[in-house]
Amino acid sequence: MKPDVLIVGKMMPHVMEALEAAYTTHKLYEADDRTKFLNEVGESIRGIATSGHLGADPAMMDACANLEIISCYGVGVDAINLPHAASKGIIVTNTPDVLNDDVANTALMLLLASTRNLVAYDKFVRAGRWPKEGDPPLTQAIADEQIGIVGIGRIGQAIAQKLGVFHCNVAYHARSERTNLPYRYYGNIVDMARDSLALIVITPGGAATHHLINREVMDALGPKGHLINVSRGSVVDEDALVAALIEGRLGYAGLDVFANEPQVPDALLAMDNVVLQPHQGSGTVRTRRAMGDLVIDNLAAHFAGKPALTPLG
Ligand code: 8YV
Repeated sequence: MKPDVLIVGKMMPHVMEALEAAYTTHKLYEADDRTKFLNEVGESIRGIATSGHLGADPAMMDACANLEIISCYGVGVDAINLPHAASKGIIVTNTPDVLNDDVANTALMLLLASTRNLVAYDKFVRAGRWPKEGDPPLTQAIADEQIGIVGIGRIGQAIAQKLGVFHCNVAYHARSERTNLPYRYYGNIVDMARDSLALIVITPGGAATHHLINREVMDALGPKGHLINVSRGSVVDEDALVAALIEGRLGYAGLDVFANEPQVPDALLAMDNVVLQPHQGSGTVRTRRAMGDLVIDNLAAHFAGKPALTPLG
């Protein structure tokens, strides 16, 4: 008997193939009426395959009374109600480590694009302005500048290492100091913003970090400062960000994530001092394949009676 698995949203082809081969699959994304569908199949479901974006809410878990495991595609699990899962003894797995390098590279890419005006200068060349107007204004070096990382988990540490290669002075803010790390610690994020050329945000999303990057932090970063966000849109007060950029209180932003994806505020689209990505931090073929493999392998280990490979907590 194949275990029954609920697939919340369509996954990459190799994940779909593996899930369909190993399990009796139930595709929530094909249902017209999700509540009715969950009422009908819920009892049979022993596993859920979902993504960091789609998550799993208490109603979904409650509808699946025999649920044992939620396997999440993505490292960020803010869309999964973890206390509810824990209260029901449901294992939750995510896809850590395999994406560290690519998300860290995205952070560095945005930092360099922002400080060197990459997108605006690309447009400048394409528009034929160079021969007419001459060289554009000089830009901002990052070597010997302090870059503050907000969140120093696995990806934060990968970013810190890469910043070292660029000869930046690395600082970080986290709830507590990590004495094993050779970087300057700030308990106060506003102080770190004031002392830094740029902040790179890579702390998990969710209620605890909602709007952690607020007007005060942006003002401390200042008119020459750069805000880079590769975590979750919810961590940054997006209205305050738009206002700070418009009013020149904050210099630049490099954003991979937004409050209401895939919607991006119109005001940001019109700005030259902003570089935007469509939530592609981990978006390389190799990394996404490895993330998909972990979704499959976590479920496979669990249903083979072994411990899940990358459980939370
Ligand atoms: C994924 C991410 O795009 O891992 C994460 O938390 O944000 C990205 O790597 C996303 O989770 C897929 O839904």
